[in-house]
Amino acid sequence: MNAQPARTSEAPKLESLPREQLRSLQLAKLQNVLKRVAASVPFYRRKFEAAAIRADEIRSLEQLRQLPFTTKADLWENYPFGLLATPSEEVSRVHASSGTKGKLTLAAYTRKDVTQWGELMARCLSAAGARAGMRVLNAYGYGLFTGGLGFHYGAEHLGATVIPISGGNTARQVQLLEDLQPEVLCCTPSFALTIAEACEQSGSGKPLNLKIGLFGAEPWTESMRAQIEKRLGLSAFDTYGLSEVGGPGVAQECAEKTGGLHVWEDFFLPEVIDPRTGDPLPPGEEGELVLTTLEREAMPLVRYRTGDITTLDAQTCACGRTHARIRRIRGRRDDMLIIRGVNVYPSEIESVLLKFEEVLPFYELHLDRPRTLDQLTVRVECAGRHLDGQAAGSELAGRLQSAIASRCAVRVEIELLATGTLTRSIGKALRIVDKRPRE
Ligand code: DLL
Repeated sequence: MNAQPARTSEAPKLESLPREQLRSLQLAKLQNVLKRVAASVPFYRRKFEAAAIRADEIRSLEQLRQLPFTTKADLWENYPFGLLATPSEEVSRVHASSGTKGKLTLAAYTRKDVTQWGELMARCLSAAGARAGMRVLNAYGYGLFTGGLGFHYGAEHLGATVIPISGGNTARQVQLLEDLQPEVLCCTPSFALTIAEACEQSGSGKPLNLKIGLFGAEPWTESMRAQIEKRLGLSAFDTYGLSEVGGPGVAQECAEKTGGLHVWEDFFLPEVIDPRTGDPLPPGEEGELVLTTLEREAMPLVRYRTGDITTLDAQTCACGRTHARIRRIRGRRDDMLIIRGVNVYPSEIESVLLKFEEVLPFYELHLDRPRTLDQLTVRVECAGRHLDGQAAGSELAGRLQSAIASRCAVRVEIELLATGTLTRSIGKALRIVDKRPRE
């Protein structure tokens, strides 16, 4: 049974569609997508044949589990245009994300895909409280990365004023925040902290007018949210997406903030699976997020394995939206560290570190293998006075070490750094430095 909304819905109609109606809409769209890819994408035709599935045999959403997954490796093998479901002349845009191994993961859009993306992004901005007429400083990178243009279209579609500053150039960000007084800031959470620090250091004394921030594109924690909100004086919202399915605009936190991010289910069919067995997991159980695109024309994806770890909850939210929520992403499956047999995500270490007021939200995780076992060193900045004298520093390091040990069950080394030692993030933060010898 779904919980009743706690108060009158302010959510637009499509976002608060009763779940049964939403599910029938999803089924109709799914059937359409499957027919389209089976007819026009040889990759899917072969996959369906190999799994002995006919697209027109799928008559319920429960049958989704019979369909094969699509993986990042499939995208790479069919790079650049092997998964197109439309003639290439109908592709009006490509975007890409550069993975860790330097390989590009490409996404293609028709004109309609781009327009719908703008509509979805407007939904995200609006769910976070942005309105027509507000000024939006868009500090996500413009270019192949989907963040910049995605939020740009969304803000335009909403009727807001876009300030397309892109990522980087922190001093200019501060200047525009002070001079143009935007209400909304869009950037990665780590860049938001870089901007916050620069604002504090600018010494101009000019107040900011920020009310709302939409932060995503990398994992972050509740402790990080608290820091950003305090330092920039805004309400911070989590926003999620990935280039492969079109960029940001997949899931968005609403004003309730507590229950996770609404996946726009009329556009994406979410599942959470056990990453080892591939079996779907029940609501509330943590696993890998899998998405099927329901509207994309140029490059529809069936059961795409995102690699992102979360849980799914289909209870109606107090905001009135019926679209299921994913919990804040814990991290990517590939980013999970295995330290002497113990699994730990960087975000878990972050949430411990930022509970200490002596510690600044700037850190790196160094992995090394001095002898036979992996060693993790947490290099973290702290306010200057905590480094004064060995004793205070080592006492703080000891407390950090035991807090991490009790939360994550791993023993780490701690290196306390003076303020300003680490390179500041201007986009997605690089948290892990892997110095282990290559095998
Ligand atoms: O990061 C799209 C985006 C832009 C999302 C702006 C939000 C805001 P990619 O470069 O393809 O696309 O990276 C996608 O980033 O699979 C996650 O691992 C991670 N990610 C994205 N949003 C979040 C988030 C964009 N809110 C990959 N929390 C995804 C945690 C996130 N991780």
